Amino acid sequence: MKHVNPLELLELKEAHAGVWSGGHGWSSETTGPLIESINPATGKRLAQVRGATAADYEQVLNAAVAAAAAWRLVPAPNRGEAVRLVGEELRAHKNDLGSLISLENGKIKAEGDGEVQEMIDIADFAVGQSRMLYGNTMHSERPQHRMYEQWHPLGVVGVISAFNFPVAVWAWNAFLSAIAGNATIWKPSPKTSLCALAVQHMCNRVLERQSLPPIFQIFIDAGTDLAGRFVDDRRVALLSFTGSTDVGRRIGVRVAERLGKSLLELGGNNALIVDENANLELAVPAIVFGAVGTAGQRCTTTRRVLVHRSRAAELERRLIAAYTQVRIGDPSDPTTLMGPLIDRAAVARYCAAVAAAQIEGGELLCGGKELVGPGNFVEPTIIRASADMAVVRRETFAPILYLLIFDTLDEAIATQNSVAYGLSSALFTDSLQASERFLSSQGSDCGIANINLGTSGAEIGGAFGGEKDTGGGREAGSDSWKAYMRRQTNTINWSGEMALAQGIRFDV
Ligand code: UN1
Repeated sequence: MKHVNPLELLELKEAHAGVWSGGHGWSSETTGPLIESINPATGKRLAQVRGATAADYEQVLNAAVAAAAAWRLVPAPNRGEAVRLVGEELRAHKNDLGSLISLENGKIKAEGDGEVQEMIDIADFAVGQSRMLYGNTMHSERPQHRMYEQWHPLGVVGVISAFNFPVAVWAWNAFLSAIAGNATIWKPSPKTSLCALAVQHMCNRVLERQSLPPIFQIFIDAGTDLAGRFVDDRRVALLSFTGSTDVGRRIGVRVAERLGKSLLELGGNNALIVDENANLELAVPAIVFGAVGTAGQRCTTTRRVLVHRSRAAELERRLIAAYTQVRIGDPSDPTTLMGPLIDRAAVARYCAAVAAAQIEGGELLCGGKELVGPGNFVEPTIIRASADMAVVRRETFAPILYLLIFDTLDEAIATQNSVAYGLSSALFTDSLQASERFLSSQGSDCGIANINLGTSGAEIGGAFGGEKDTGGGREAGSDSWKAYMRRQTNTINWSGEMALAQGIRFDV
């Protein structure tokens, strides 16, 4: 088979500029710090990227402000057409971009392709939404007055995305932001900068071909203070951040300090409950995919399985059998089910969590070891644990699954909700009562609550995000588009009289 290099196909160079602005195109600055893009399966360097300088940053911000001013004049359905064309470009390059994601992030090729599919799906969604930026009309208390609301663009939207979904999360934000009439500035994770730069090339091709304003701009920051400047920048009307709760909390505070808007999609410690009458044919594959997929590096990863005492032994046996069949290795090999962790620090955190769980009394049922050799490979791990163990209550971004036993559904729901996070949750049951209880106001406190479906692999049609330490933000489907717009209420008096508020009369 002919060897294809996704780097070449996606126009990436060995030493690539990490900044593209509408004013200057790809930056020609030579003083920005160099960032290494590392293949996590081999530890070898893929390419180098030149990080942004302060001058680059100003270029990007100024160009984005100008692009936003031009773009808001374009009718929303035409904005949708531009996103449709970007979606077509993604369709044409799905295979190459999927391979690049697999190469740079380490997720298996099927998941790399799946991530591009999520981008295509949100593009299609945004195209439809561009014709449905609906506001309400309200009845005024005053005679012969008309009151309605409309949605206007915000201006410049900032998107800070994480390594684990290097391109899809940007697309959820950027495509809705685009149809809303905004310019979007992307600060991707420096760990997956090539994926982001490849997407920028695709957007550039489409926008240049159509002579459209440069509504998508990018800067890659190599740990300078530019990310901080971005967060504090009053020109950025909305700052969308996906990543850890610790960083998200700091960003939320800083954006709030300037009374800006933030959209936070942070950590999860997602539980999947297996009720006494659950169908294990459904539950087992959902748990394995949820815990092992993306090597446990999804915010929606299944981290805790809460199993009814009567089903614990059976579930444990079946999970261990499934785990021993998980092929770990080269993420580009179609038979591989689990690739590497992103870097050495992630491996160290995995090892520390496995050790901490055992010190706290957890019992290792399978896995638990780092694999020697090149790359950041670890074994998928199951630990029999109890709900109050400190390590069980934390989010460790690794394929570690804690098995906890419960006696009543109320106890399971309380345990599930007892952690700080509130992202995704699932109940496997054939009982209508149990299902309805779980979905009721007394049930799951998470942004996502599923029945007979796992915690991971959320579709873009729903409003993605969660409560508590997950940050409260919502991205992608449902009415998430409203986060990228500002609402204005308009009242028009066509009566010829001045009716003051609250029935007050001023005889002047
Ligand atoms: C994330 O991990 O940041 O639910 C997003 C899922 C994906 C989104 C995950 N569709 O697995």
